[in-house]
Amino acid sequence: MSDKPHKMQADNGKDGGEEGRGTAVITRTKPKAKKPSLYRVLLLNDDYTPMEFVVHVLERFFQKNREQATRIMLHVHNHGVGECGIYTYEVAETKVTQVMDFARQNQHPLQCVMEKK
Ligand code: TYC
Repeated sequence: MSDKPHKMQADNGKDGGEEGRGTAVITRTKPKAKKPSLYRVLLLNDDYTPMEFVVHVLERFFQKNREQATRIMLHVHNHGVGECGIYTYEVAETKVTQVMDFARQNQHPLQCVMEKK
């Protein structure tokens, strides 16, 4: 993330100049580090979705290779829930929607959810 100081306009003028009104532009000295909140995207186990379909979902939407995808799928199968990735809010929301739409299109009950870290 950028830690470049950031100009704040205090004079209500255009482009920060003083323009002879005795006002000034102040500069932020401390870098403003706004870390975005992160969200885990999780897959939930069920008794019907084929293992191969879950592996495909992990490859397609979460950029996992076959070995990583198989490991995550088996973790979900054995433990009931497992992490597919960690993303900012909008990206996580998009992944959940993509997985849920894809599962529904293929008539599988696979559930995908997100939770704040
Ligand atoms: N439990 C499923 C089966 O035995 C496989 C599965 C794994 C389903 C992970 C969902 O998120 C899941 N076919």
